[in-house]
Amino acid sequence: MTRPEDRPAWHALDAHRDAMMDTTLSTLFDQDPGRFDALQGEAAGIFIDFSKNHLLRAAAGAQEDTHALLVQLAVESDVAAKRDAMFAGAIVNPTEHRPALHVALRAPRNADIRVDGENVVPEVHAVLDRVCTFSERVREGEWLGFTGKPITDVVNIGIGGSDLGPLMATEALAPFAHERLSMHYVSNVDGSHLVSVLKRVNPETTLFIVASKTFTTQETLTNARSARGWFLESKATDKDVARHFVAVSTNDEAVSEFGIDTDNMFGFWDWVGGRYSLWSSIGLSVALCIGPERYRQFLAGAHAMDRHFAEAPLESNLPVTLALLTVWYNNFLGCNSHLIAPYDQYLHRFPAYLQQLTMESNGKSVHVDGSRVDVETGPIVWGEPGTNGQHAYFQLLHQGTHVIPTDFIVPLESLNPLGEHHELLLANCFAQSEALMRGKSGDAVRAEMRDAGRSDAEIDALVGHRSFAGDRPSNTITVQRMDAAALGALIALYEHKVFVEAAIWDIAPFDQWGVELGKQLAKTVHSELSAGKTVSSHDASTNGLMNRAIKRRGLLA
Ligand code: G6Q
Repeated sequence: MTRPEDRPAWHALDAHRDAMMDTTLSTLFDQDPGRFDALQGEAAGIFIDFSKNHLLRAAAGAQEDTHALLVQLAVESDVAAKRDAMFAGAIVNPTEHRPALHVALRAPRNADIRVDGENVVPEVHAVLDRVCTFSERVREGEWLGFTGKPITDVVNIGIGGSDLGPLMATEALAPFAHERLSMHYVSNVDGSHLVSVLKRVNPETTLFIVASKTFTTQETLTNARSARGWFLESKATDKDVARHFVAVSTNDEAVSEFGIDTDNMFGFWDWVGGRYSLWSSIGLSVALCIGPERYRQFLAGAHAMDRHFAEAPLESNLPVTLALLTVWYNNFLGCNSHLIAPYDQYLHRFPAYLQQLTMESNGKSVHVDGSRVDVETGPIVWGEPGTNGQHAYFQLLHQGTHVIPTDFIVPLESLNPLGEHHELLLANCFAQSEALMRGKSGDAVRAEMRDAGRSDAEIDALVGHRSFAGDRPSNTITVQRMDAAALGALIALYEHKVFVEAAIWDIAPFDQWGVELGKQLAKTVHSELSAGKTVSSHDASTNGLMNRAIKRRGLLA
């Protein structure tokens, strides 16, 4: 195995970074009128302006072309072969001995994608058809609750990949939601989450979706049991559970053990990773919310991005470009944090979704062969919708000591046109990326203050505080409207970006042993907390905390 830092392109980028350190983004724009046209791309309805990044252009007179050097790194890292292996159903999740075939979930009916020699697409479409038929029945008011009333509320009980994706997508596509159906998501084992939802719904008209790939996740099963208990406290009886509880899982046995008829179960497969499962029947709540037709458009949008990723040359491949920029900042320019700033209120859960996608996939410290990684891997991803962020954490972006590459995401048209709201939203988005890039020099501050009649002493005292270094990079991603197809393409763009980063770092993006650890640890502590005895088997801090909780909760036997 060649370690990433031993690749010739890595060395070339190291040297290139040293040579370009003094070039600012403003200078690059001032010297190169063709920069915006050259450093942009469009595919599957997604347009990306990546010109406000620290990239030198050979075509604009630079000795070396940063993007070309980065593409060379992708070539040397076998990105294309690794991508093709993923699409072909190879074992790209080696520690769990599985393919990762979320692309098969959004492939058209006539596609042929094989796992162990068998085309999985017909089975994928059979489940998708069931999801669509069921959704239609609920939406049309044909699927009735135990007292004969149509369903009005859907509660998805799941966590992590079985929650964040559907929750994010139903929020993002809220303008297309069915009028009668209210969607609710319960994930936290904190009883307050479930209780607060149950206070708002009626057992006669509520459908629960228990969404769990493994159907063994403690939080989800605990919430599902309590929801069933609440349901049975009404006039409902055991036989009514079938009309009000459906399951989404790969584990038939555990589903029937829980008491859900497997006729009311929507399956998927172990080659679908949790954080990639939105496209499987885990998306049932999304289909219920926006309807089968739009749900299929959502899948088609993702498929369009899949085709672009699979077919476009590396140098004009959008997921590859975004990944290379992250590698550039993360590994060469010392920026280990990445901000996602959607200028779209409906995308308010998108940063949280991408946080899981990125940090669970690429939060790794060993290479695929198990040897220790010596370069930085996945960055810290975070975010909140703009413009709200501008009134809060953007201060650090403008004047803090950390440089944080940012993805601005904005639809050009609003789904809720209202006066000049959308122009103002766009103006804020574009103005922020410009200000981050341009900054404001001390001279400009001095001139401004002098014009305002401020004294020299005042100016000297304030000039440092009121100056902005600028030179802060960003991408701006636009779509025409954030409809189902655009959202599908946007999510797929980031999924593939994360995959390319992992290919370059030579890490395994499709496992999550750290998350598995959390699932195991809580089990032991839980059994000790409920045993009613003083605990002494842990470190002093953990013993102390547990004993305090046992005592203060009156659990000592
Ligand atoms: C995703 C993760 C994790 C998982 C949850 C829920 O990639 O593995 O977030 O989705 O732990 O797991 P279940 O769906 O099995 O309940």
